[in-house]
Amino acid sequence: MALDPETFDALLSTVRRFVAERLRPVEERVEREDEVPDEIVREMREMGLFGLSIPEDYGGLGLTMTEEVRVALELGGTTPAFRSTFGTNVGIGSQGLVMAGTDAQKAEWLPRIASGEIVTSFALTEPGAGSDGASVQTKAVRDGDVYRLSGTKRYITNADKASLFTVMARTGGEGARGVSAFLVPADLPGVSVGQPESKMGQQGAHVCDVNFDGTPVPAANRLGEEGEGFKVAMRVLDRGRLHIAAVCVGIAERLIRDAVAYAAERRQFGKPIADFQLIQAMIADSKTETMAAKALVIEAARLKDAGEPITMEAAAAKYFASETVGRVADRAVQIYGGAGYIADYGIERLYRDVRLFRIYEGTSQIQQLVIAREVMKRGG
Ligand code: COS
Repeated sequence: MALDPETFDALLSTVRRFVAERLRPVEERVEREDEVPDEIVREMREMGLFGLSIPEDYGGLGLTMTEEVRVALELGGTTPAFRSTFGTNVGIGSQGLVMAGTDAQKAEWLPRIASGEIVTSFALTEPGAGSDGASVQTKAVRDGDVYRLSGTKRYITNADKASLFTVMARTGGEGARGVSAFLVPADLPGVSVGQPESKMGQQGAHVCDVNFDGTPVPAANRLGEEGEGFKVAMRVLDRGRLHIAAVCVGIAERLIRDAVAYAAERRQFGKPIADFQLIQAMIADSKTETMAAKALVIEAARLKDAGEPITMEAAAAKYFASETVGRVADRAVQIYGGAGYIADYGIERLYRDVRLFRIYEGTSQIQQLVIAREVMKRGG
């Protein structure tokens, strides 16, 4: 259910102010310390950011997809690690439960996810299963009232802070139909989390291995029926991809604002470089592509709220918006020139940060594949 317009506008302006006044000033600190400060996380909880997408009945804000992407556009105004802090609770870490959970499962977990009391993670990827999501080897073997879970998950966002994992594991034969989804509390025996990986960008957002060594997962923690886990994961990713696309657009808008301000101030050949048409061409291309990406995001969100399938639309939005923000970041470095390559200006940091968007929640090549399949399925 949508919030009333006044309440939603108040939320948007609170988020905008939070980004400008609280998050932007600590971007460099987060980069240096590879950690989002505790006081910021506390404020995020108080603002309800961990529960943006969780239904109101379970203590969340219950935003529509259109509302959620508008919030994500604002959050794109700063380092993406801030959004990642609550991103798994809002998206891939909670939506399997929202979509496929029983009332009892929802009542047990969603209120704490919405409040940010606990952090959740989504565990699909493995050392041998990335783009080929249906090839997961982690096994869940039924043993009375439990499933014994064994295997390794890789690059799991927020794993070091998570109290609950949504884990895709094999309960049946080869392929997608042999995969089931489980809610796995991090404090069960046999669960261990590796050290955060050292990454190219997005410092402050951690990814780790998660190992399961005979972990006894109560059968009551299975999400949906046996063999439905892959479909749950795909539906979660459809939605997640749209949210990521909105973040990409928000960051592209930030980069354009920064580049335009710099071009107005930086003087060469006796005038601001903004007066030069070759600089203007880069600004025009960045703006046009960002406007197009935004239109894709808003239209896909509208369709989702209307109950339409969005597999293709979300893939197209994620594909185009993530590629766009890559080009916009590259042009921003170019407009800043030497300063764009120097850490103090923050542009090279965003350039590194945005590289991930073309990879996670499905590479650009996987989005192309999904788009082509859907187009052909729909007969053009
Ligand atoms: N929504 C609902 N169901 C879906 C779906 C979707 N978006 N996509 C696929 N399915 C269903 C299919 O309909 C099929 O069901 P049936 O068995 O009843 O026919 C089943 O899931 C298997 O689908 P498919 O045959 O298309 O599976 P593939 O192994 O060919 O894989 C891709 C499809 C490549 C699209 C999938 O593996 C994928 O998205 N990979 C990328 C994974 C990813 O994003 N990883 C990032 C890490 S997670 S942060």
